[in-house]
Amino acid sequence: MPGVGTTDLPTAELVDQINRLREEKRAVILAHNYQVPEIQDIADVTGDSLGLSIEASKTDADVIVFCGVHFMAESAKILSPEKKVLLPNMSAGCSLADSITPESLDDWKVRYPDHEVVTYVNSTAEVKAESDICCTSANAVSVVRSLDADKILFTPDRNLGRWVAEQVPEKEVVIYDGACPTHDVLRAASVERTRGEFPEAVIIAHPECRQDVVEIADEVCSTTGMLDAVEKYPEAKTFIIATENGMLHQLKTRFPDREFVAADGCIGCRLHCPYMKVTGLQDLYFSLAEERFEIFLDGDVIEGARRSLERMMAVPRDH
Ligand code: CIZ
Repeated sequence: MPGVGTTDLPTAELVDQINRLREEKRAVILAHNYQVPEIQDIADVTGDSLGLSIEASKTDADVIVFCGVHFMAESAKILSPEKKVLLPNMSAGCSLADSITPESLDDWKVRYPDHEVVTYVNSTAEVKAESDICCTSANAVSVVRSLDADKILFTPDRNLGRWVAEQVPEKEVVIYDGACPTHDVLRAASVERTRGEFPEAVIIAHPECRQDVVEIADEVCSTTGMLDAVEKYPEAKTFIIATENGMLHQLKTRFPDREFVAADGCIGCRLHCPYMKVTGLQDLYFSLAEERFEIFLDGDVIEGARRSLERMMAVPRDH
């Protein structure tokens, strides 16, 4: 199902209407770092999925409009069950979140009954509810280290799981076989070709990237971590960014005097998540105007998923 509708309003007027509705409805607009630039620019807050949900739970807004993908809006609902949470475009899914279901997780739990389940936030609320604890790309290593258990079942991202397992060799980490297609498609050969054009560049990669990419990166971190990582290189002019290309807008906005280049050397090519890019200003306008599409979750699911998220939130970030 796509967004809500279309209008012929020119962009400037659409922006005025969105601003009017945001005030009238006492809404807060959140945009993930991978959203299109015009959505990032109109948002009240930009950031990663968990940071945004935490921010939203602190506001006194009545309505949360989450410009991101479905599991992110669910996280906002889990942390703010009393608020109306809207996802402007219902086709904003996530292949990684869809790679694991409560049933497939149950199968793995039967195979590994002694393992504690650590689930990346890129998962559905039902899967979170069946996990022992969640993690994000910003705290995955600390979360695994924080557990008393020596045997871990890490789901659903195999690249993040492998990266964590390398840093916590004292634990046995069994890794589920899911991946984000946008990150998983990138190879070190592409990054090396880009580096050929910018030999002095600092390479920053997301841990959802494959091992060959992570191994040649100077920094490996979450999208929020990338903003901090740039600060560590005051002399560097150019950065090669190995994550979804929406992050380039966020980095360029924060650091206008630096240059940021997509790791595949091609903005809008491979490092492009089609689901992150389905939400436009029209969707946002109709979402506010008609209060659609509202996220509903069962009370049991909210309770279970919240337990996994809150347990995680008690652990400090890695970076
Ligand atoms: O959880 C998020 O926000 C994602 C998908 C990536 C990140 O590192 O921020």
